[in-house]
Amino acid sequence: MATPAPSKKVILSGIQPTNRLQLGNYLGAIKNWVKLQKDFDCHYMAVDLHAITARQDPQELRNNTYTAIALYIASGVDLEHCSLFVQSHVPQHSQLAWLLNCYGYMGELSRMTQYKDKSSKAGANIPVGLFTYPLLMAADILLYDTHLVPVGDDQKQHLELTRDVAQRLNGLYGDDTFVVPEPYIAPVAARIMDLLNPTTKMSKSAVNENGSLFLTDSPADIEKKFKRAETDSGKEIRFDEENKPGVSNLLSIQSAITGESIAAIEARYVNKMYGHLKVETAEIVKQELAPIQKRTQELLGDKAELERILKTGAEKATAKAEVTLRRLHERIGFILR
Ligand code: ATP
Ligand code: LTN
Repeated sequence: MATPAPSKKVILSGIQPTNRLQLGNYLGAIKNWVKLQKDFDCHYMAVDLHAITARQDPQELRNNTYTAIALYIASGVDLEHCSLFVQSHVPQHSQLAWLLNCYGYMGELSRMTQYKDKSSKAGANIPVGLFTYPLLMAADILLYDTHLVPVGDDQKQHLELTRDVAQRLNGLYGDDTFVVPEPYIAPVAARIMDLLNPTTKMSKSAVNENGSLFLTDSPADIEKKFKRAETDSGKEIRFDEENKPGVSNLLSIQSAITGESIAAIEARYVNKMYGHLKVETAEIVKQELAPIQKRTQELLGDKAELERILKTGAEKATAKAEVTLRRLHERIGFILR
């Protein structure tokens, strides 16, 4: 009889289907998901429950969710190696989130930078969900006994909180209650910056859409956005995040796509001008995105097939999530159904 392969470590990650996905989501998250998928047992989601912490138009939310899933597949997420699903299709995420709400502390949640940022923009009525958001994220991760979570740098603090909550429950109910996860933050492209305001991170929900490069932008828009990208005073093209954030951002984008080192890219731009850097970065991004955009459109043309893929993903995920949830119910002292 063949010896069973040693079980692979578990990876899980997700992106909110708010607005259209942007280059930071691709370089900081999805591209790494694809790199890791052969060596790990991977779970990738569109986190629609997280998305409604800000108001969403129903039709747009649905379209953005289909598009996010299509973009994952078009970027190379392989259904042979990964469970691909929509968060709301697996009710255990909401169920575990409630339980974790009873173990997370007000103090630790108030310290989350993302909460401080987003609540300051929410006006007078801040949804409670924005505050408890990190505990839903912890639920996502802990349900699958996840070892590694590939995310951009902005999510590090949420990962720390997940670890703290997991350790707290392990202290109460036994060390094997939850696997304590680690963040996986790739050294390159951990933080792609806004093209117009390169000291803030690129995001889907930026006030000025010209600062974000959306994955579905046309070639003409990509050229236009890079042409207008904020560069810094001076002429020299070198990586210096503090004094040359705009130039450094373009160098990081090139490096993340081509795999070339920053030093090698800098060497190619000795005695060249910012204009060269902008045009060539636009070209590299266009070439990377063209096949992904084409495949995304094909996938979106067959919703029935996408729904079939999501059904299979949700079934696989539910089976695993239910085991973890029951384990916790039993340890907390609930009567099992
Ligand atoms: P929103 O603007 O709706 O808050 P966002 O663009 O910041 O969204 P998220 O859905 O919060 O995107 O993040 C999805 C994933 O993409 C996370 O792993 C996050 O770390 C990564 N990510 C988001 N923006 C960037 C960025 N600018 N650079 C690198 N990674 C990023
Ligand atoms: N909060 C994350 C999205 C997210 C996530 C997750 C990432 C929700 N659940 C689980 C990794 C693992 C963000 O990127 N804003």
